[in-house]
Amino acid sequence: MNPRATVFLGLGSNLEQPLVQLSRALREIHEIPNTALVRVSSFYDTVPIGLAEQPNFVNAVAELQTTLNPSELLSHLIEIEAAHQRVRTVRDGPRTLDLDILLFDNISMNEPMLTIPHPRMHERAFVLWPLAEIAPELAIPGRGYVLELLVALDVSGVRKYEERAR
Ligand code: PH2
Ligand code: MG
Ligand code: MG
Repeated sequence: MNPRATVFLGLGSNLEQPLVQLSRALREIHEIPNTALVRVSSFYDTVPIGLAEQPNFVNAVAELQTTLNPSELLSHLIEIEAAHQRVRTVRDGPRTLDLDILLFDNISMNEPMLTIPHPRMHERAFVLWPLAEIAPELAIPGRGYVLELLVALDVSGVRKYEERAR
């Protein structure tokens, strides 16, 4: 068995009742073997980045502890995305569920299927704001501290939901 790693995941949805998609995804993440769901941020309503003509997203971040390795964890996440009828069409386009490994301990890796840290997380308020809520002191290897990166960004497109649907 691998040593236990701390992982941060990004969750996103902008199709088919995004709040319901995210709540269900969290229950499914909870069921991943050899993995514990430690903390979940609030849910955030966020203006789409990349492709503008699509519905707003709901985004959140979760902290896990796992003894899976990154590719094992990724396979479980892809399985959960598939169970949500995730269809891959255009890049940055609308989706029922997106589960991204943001950070995996202090691992840096760059493979066709998986780049860690997530290559764009440090410039995305829809990631950094929820991340700052559950781990403000966290550093992104090669990029800096979450809170310092966040204050440099325009957060006008990000709004926190006060009540989380469960
Ligand atoms: N995900 C993308 C592209 N653009 N915009 C928002 N607001 N939230 C997302 O999760 C998101 C995005 C690609 O994964
Ligand atoms: Mg993504
Ligand atoms: Mg993804």
